[in-house]
Amino acid sequence: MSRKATYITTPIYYVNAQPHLGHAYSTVVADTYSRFCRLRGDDVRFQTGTDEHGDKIVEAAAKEGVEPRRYVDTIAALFRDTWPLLNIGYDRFIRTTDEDHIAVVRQILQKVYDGGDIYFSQYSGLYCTGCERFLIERELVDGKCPDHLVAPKEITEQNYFFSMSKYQQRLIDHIRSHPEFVTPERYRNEVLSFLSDPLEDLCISRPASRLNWGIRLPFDDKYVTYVWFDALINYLTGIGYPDGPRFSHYWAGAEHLIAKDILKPHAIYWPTMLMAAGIDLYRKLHVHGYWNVDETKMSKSLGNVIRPSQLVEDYGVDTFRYFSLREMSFGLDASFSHDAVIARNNADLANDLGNLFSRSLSMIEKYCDSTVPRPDAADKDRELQDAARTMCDSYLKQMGDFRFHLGLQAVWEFVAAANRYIVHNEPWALARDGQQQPRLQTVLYNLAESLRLLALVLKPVMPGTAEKMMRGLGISPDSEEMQTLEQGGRWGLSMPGTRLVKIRNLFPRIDVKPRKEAVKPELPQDTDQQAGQTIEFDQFKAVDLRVARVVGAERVEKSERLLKLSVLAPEARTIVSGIAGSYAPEELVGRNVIIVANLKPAKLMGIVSQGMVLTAQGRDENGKDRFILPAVDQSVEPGGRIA
Ligand code: ME8
Repeated sequence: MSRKATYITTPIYYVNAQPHLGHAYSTVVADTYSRFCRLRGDDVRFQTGTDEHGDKIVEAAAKEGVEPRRYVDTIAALFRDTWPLLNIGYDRFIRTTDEDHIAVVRQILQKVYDGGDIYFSQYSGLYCTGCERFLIERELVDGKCPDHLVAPKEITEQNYFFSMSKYQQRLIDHIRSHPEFVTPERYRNEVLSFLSDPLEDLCISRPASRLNWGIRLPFDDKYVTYVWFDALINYLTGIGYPDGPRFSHYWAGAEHLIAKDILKPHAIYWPTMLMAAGIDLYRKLHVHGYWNVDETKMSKSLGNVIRPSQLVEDYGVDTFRYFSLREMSFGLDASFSHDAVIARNNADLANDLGNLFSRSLSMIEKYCDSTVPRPDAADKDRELQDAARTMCDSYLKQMGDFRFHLGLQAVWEFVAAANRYIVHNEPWALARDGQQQPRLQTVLYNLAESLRLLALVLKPVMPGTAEKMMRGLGISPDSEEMQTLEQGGRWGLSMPGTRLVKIRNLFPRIDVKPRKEAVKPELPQDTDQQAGQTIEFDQFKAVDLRVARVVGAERVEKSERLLKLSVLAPEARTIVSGIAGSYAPEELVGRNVIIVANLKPAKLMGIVSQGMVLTAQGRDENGKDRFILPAVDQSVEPGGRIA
């Protein structure tokens, strides 16, 4: 059976600015989708690139005092060098200054011209000599060009026009009969509403006497092509239009990805251009919203432009990829903040996924000599297997429909199910009980298998992390069962006997500065209370008791008594606790404990402890003293006050 061909494209970015968060988002989405489609079994091609002609670029080059050619080479290289930092694996990086592109643009112009859909006519507009372009009324401030502070001249210029209006009804019919042509639906409605008014024809040339940085019209070399008529055609050039084998293979599967700012050129100019050139329309247009920064528009003048290279340096590539896909509901605007990235990293990645991985692997290491154990064939644990199937089904649907945040939500529901599975089954208790060896093996096998499935579905989103997980599980990333969901999406493919490989933390926690707390009154010196003595209510109120979630636990070197705990309360803290004789580190991770949060920090074995864990004194089964942690329901969020 032949595989479905999918061709995903990003906008080609103007080289008048350096890559920023918005460009990075579109390109990460396209990369993730292309990897997802491969996982689904499609034959995929992925293209990105740069848009290098037109007024804007000439202006930007002039500002830098260099020739356009040198300028575009420099900035295009900046884009090209940024994408590997984000683990973007495109098949072609296209530039509108590429020779093959120039040839295809000229070919299409000629075809449309020969078909009678390009005509010569007069154009009147407000021309600013300083800007060397026509301005529209909206751009003027008090009737003047805001940059040059002069009133633009009314100019009548002869130009070439594309008969776009001729295709209006055909386009409306196509959108109506193909509900998925423009998605999400809000943008489809926006396009239909725009098309409810008569469409004007499109001016597609600029006199070369005024702008010569462009592609000459094949039928009149005194003119260059308008930048949009040039840029949109990149989608055809990149797959070898008109007669390359890739064109016939991939074009029917073309899916364009853009943000809402360029909806009109993609949903109106482009399909009508294709109609006029006698080429089938693309399959889908996916439109996303805008990233704002701390609730304000990202802009150079506000100094809040977020650079992808900085994000990777600060947080790591996979944290950024995960964050951007999880945080933005595709189609709506989203707000970027450093706190939000850190919160996602610490909660979803370091805590939920990272701990599941390290806890499971360290238990297999400890109890099964670092090899995947053989499960008991009769012992099925249906609930976990059902949760895995539900995750795969939902993931496939949501990711395929560009609802990445919901796809990831489904994955994290399974992560939570696997973490609960550890808490319910208490492998450490099974290990203590000699009778329970078969059950222990089944539980640990199921955890390894859950992690294998997670690595598989996370491949498109966090390719580096998924590979690390596979290596940790002793699976080669090239192995057959890790290539597609069809091959690897079934339960039970982990091989007993596979040796694990030691992997460091998947996601280090990122420290947040503790939020400023209201100053709490100190307990008076003379109230070091003995049991039975009374205290004032105010004294009790001064003790800040909180629920903390343990997210990391390890033995303190050279101490039999102490454990170093990393907790969220909700901010990250380190607490040293004398419970090593009563609890193994892996029993604690993921568990809620009660802490005294405003105890003066104290140094224990060289580690600063920021609080104290409360325990009850009890006895173990042999009658020996044991500290027991009071149970706090897992539904209480870290930081919940005890009152
Ligand atoms: O329009 N949030 O190029 P461009 C999200 N060359 N995405 C954003 C964004 C933001 N704040 N800012 C930019 C052009 N983007 C043309 C395209 S295609 C044939 C020609 C992303 O450099 C988003 O994908 O202005 C948007 O559509 C694109 O960058 C615009 O890039």
